[in-house]
Amino acid sequence: MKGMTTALRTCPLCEAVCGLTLTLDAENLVTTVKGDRDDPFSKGFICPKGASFGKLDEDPDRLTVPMIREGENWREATWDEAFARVREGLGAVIAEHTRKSLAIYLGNPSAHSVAGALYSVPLIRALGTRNVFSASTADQMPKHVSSGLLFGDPLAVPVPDLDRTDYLLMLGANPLESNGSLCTAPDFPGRLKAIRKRGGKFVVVDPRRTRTAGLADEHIFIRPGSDAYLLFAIVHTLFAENLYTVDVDANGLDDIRIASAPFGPAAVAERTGIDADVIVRIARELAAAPTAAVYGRIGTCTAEFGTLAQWLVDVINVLTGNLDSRGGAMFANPAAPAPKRSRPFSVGRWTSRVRELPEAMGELPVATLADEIETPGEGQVKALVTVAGNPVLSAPSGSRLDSAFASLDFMVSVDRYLNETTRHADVILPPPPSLQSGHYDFALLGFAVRNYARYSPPVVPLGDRPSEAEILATLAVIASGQDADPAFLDELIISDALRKAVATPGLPVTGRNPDELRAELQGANGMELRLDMMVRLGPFGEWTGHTQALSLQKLLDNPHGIDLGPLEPRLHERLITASGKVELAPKPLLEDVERLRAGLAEAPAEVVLIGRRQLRSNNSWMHNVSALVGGSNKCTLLINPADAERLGLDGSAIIKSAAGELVVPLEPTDTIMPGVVSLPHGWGHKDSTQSVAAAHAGVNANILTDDSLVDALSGNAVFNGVPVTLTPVAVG
Ligand SMILES: Nc1nc2c(c(=O)[nH]1)N[C@H]1C(S)=C(S)[C@@H](COP(=O)(O)OP(=O)(O)OC[C@H]3O[C@@H](n4cnc5c(=O)[nH]c(N)nc54)[C@H](O)[C@@H]3O)O[C@H]1N2
Ligand SMILES: Nc1nc2c(c(=O)[nH]1)N[C@H]1C(S)=C(S)[C@@H](COP(=O)(O)OP(=O)(O)OC[C@H]3O[C@@H](n4cnc5c(=O)[nH]c(N)nc54)[C@H](O)[C@@H]3O)O[C@H]1N2
Ligand code: SF4
Ligand SMILES: [Mo]
Repeated sequence: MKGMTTALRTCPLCEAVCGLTLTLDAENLVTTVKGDRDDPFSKGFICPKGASFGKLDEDPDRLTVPMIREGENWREATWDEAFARVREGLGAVIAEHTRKSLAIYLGNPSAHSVAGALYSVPLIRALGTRNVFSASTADQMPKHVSSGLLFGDPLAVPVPDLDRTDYLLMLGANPLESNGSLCTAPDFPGRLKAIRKRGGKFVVVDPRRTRTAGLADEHIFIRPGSDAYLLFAIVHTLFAENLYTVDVDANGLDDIRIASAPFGPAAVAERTGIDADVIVRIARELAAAPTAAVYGRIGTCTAEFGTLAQWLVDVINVLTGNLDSRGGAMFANPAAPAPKRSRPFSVGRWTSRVRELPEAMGELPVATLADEIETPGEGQVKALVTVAGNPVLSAPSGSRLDSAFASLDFMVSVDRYLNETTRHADVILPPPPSLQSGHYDFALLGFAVRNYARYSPPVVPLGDRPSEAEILATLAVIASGQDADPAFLDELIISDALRKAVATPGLPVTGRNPDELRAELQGANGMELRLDMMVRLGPFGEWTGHTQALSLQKLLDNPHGIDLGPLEPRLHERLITASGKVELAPKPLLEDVERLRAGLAEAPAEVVLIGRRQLRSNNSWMHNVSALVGGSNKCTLLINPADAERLGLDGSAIIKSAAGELVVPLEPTDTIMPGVVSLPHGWGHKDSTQSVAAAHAGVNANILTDDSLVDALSGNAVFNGVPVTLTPVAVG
């Protein structure tokens, strides 16, 4: 049609990184969204969220200009004015309370954006504070801690080799709704179906018979929070029946055997709700399968023994001979990798001020952010920067954070919306729509089930407003107290990286002149120059002599993306432990086993709460598009009909935890196991200025979750297995 153009984009909305083909009209409004059939990774797959890409970009409630709050009122502001207000606000807090009183919270979309990937670290450094919080400690931090201790690198997260495995044991994940996490795999559903089609087996462990479980050969109900027990019992069985084969260089095999002794299948049966003979059978099947992978995700992370569970997942992958081998659990080889660590990971290098919770990867647990704001004393948080986060709805004890944020001296938020969290800010700086932003999945391609690269340049010019990368770079410059051009930051980072690369022995660029290399770089802005540098230096890069010869230009010449082949064994490249071996039984993990053992004897609560994800939601921020709300996308409490009857509940109920209380509509279903109820998070839009979201408000599940509970090793929030009581709503 006349005036229509086509644009190719990577969908930035979840971890599946699908290619999209968009049609735009003469005003650059999106008229159709389809899956990009020529994308070698996603091959045309698309979900309802991807199909709403245009609606999300064009949402009339999305902020387009900076907002400044004056008391209760908001007004639009120019970028200069907004940044000046930030300079003033942060400056005043630093002058009065020092940098120790600054804090930052980075939310989930910053793991997807170029801005988050490339500019968060400079911003954190510029703030000069240890009060660094992110959604990672409400999510996958246990996996990072486990990988850090096992392999030396917290980012060395093995992913199931989905397309080649003969046996997949999946715990606490529901990729039919989530489309996958820490396992980047477009068309996850199709890849799961293919396992069975090629004669393999797929087993799901979940307190709920999810849509994913519906696709599996076998679904096993498990008591929430007890995955570490099940996994230990599998380890126990592998030893007891002499079914293990370790074919990577590893320390600590005997320690694991000894540690697993108390956790025999019969000993854990009651705690897990799984019969001992089922556990033994699963262990035997894992050992007997030609190739197998164990994959545990959010249900196993946001739990009391989150890090132990993540550890045991990979212990089983090692004991069954499946770590780093085809069809097992393997490491991706991203085309634009993060710089290699020089020292092995350790956890708890410092602790939080109030509760003395451990640092992990330079972050403190979000479960203690409210403590840090509320508790007086030196280092009390007085100013907060939030980037792409909505912790009032996403962090535990959400209502406590809500009032804590109201008490801050200064807050600035980089966000698309005025919402439950950003309403407390003094200044909101909106990122441009996705169509005006470049996109490359720096973080997610490090967990991909196939090596792949794709860059989407902006489709619509930015005009005279900053990109999100420039917003963060400007905040970094302001926070550091300087007055430089933010582009200077990119040049500094590039020259630093090039100088390091030429000084590293054994690289094809070793000994070259960094200025010459800099002159070869191309790109329309600092972000593109950095991408060009990273892919050129990366394993498939032009500067490393690989036949793919990747560069920004090559990415631009291949807008559907570039397939870089199946995963290859590369443990030797990823390992950076002091011993040079896999550390199967690191001390901090072994020490935490005592806590697990003590828990074995504890009587479980009568009813516990878990979460769930919904296909057409994304945490808290996609409820303002009509096509995505309503129907099955509702905020209801799933409850087993037998529980509803026993407790005399009908219609709705009062649900109470140690942290709070809500009234929730009930959705009785036998797909959830007795004694377990499920409420999705991200709802509860009561104070929202987003009209559609406000009309589908729901309730905030994180009023019930309790920030006093954390996974001891990683400080991660506990969302699953929260004890609750249910009572009828009084009539009258
Ligand atoms: N009870 C319970 N709570 C949970 C979970 C659970 O399973 N159960 N899951 C947890 C998990 S895994 C996560 S990751 C967290 C998520 O926690 P958060 O990241 O804090 O929450 P989101 O809802 O993802 O918030 C995203 C924010 O970013 C804004 N945004 C969207 N796109 C962009 C962008 O491109 N740039 C910028 N600057 N802003 C943008 C949105 O408007 C929104 O305000 O929630 C956690 N909370
Ligand atoms: N549509 C949609 N997609 C999303 C998101 C979204 O909000 N909506 N969020 C994105 C984010 S931030 C993330 S981190 C990923 C997460 O992706 P997934 O890890 O796939 O997350 P969920 O779909 O919540 O699946 C978790 C499953 O764990 C189960 N579970 C709960 N407690 C336990 C337990 O103790 N043990 C076991 N074995 N299972 C348990 C739940 O019943 C649920 O089925 O999804 C991403 N994709
Ligand atoms: S699965 Fe994820 S990446 Fe793919 S279209 Fe849907 S939201 Fe986008
Ligand atoms: Mo997440």
